[in-house]
Amino acid sequence: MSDEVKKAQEAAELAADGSPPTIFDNIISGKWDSDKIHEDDLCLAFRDITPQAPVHFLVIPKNRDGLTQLSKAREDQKELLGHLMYVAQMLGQKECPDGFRVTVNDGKDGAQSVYHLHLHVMGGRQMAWPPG
Ligand code: DGP
Repeated sequence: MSDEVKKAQEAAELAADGSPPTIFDNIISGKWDSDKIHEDDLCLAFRDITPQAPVHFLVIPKNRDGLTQLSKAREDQKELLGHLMYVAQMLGQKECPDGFRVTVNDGKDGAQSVYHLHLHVMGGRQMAWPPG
């Protein structure tokens, strides 16, 4: 089992126990440094600490508000979800004019390790398909 999958399985167990705060809260509050590339009223984008491609950043809502993972989205959050997608493509186009990939890992089998919704945007190289 890879480290990433192990981390995801442990995180799923923790999240099942009431969704505690995550490291992204420290990034949002500024307590922890991050390489931010975008910030607005609703979201933040910053470079992933373990990049899987030459360009790899995350787009997250500033207010998690129950959005621990995509599958917890409520109907009243549709506009926020659209905003996250819009920002992902806006920054993706800027950094990766030849194309990019947007990924959301959801839950244990989706290999999610941080329970604060985030869109991965990756590019700067030819991506392969299917993903692992
Ligand atoms: P996921 O496995 O989909 O839940 O992705 C979580 C991502 O978060 C993973 O690619 C690594 C990234 N990450 C974890 N901790 C930090 C951190 O402290 N800073 C930054 N910039 N990224 C982090």
